[in-house]
Amino acid sequence: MHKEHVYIGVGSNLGDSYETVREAFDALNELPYTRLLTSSSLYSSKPMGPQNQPDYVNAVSLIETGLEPEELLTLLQDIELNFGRERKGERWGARTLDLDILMFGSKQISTETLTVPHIGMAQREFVMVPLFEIAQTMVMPDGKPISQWVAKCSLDGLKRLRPSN
Ligand code: A4P
Ligand code: MG
Repeated sequence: MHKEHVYIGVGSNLGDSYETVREAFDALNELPYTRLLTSSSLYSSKPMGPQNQPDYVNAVSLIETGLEPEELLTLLQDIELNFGRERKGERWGARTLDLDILMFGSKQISTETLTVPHIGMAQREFVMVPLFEIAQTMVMPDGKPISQWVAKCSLDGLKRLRPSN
């Protein structure tokens, strides 16, 4: 079966976010035709968007999967629901778990339900810094090395969390 390398952005700011993000790594590894290759450290970050919500815990995982992009998206949304995610319709509002497909091999996807690479990831330090940690030599879709992108990120409010065990 043909397999692709896929980077997943993981975020949480409700409940025990640290534990949720770690459990989300396990859930990714349990997806069909998929295994978890590596995950970044966990980071605490100030909310982007409405400020009247708790800080986030963010991380990035790399998986290898035989799933098609749309299949993967559906299964990621199932995981979000299993972690108690409620979709309230508020843009950028608080959530127990958010799983975004950042990059899917070298695919460029633009459909009603899926935009890959993920829109706006380059401006989000809580995506780029953990991504850089696990993909230091990555070349971005514009042909530039990831290090150049990270250098432009504001690191304000981003803190690497120490592993609990
Ligand atoms: N969708 C399109 N492309 C993708 C993709 N590449 N991966 C569609 C995943 N989903 C994708 O997402 C809305 C729709 O996006 C989905 O139905 C899917 O078809 P959602 O998860 O239901 O809603 P959302 O996450 O609230 O919307 P949005 O606009 O994707 O929010 P973001 O961009 O995920 O931002 N601050 C910090 N510090 N850390 C965070 O992680 N996250 C957000 C949410 C806001 N502020 C944050 C953080
Ligand atoms: Mg999302």
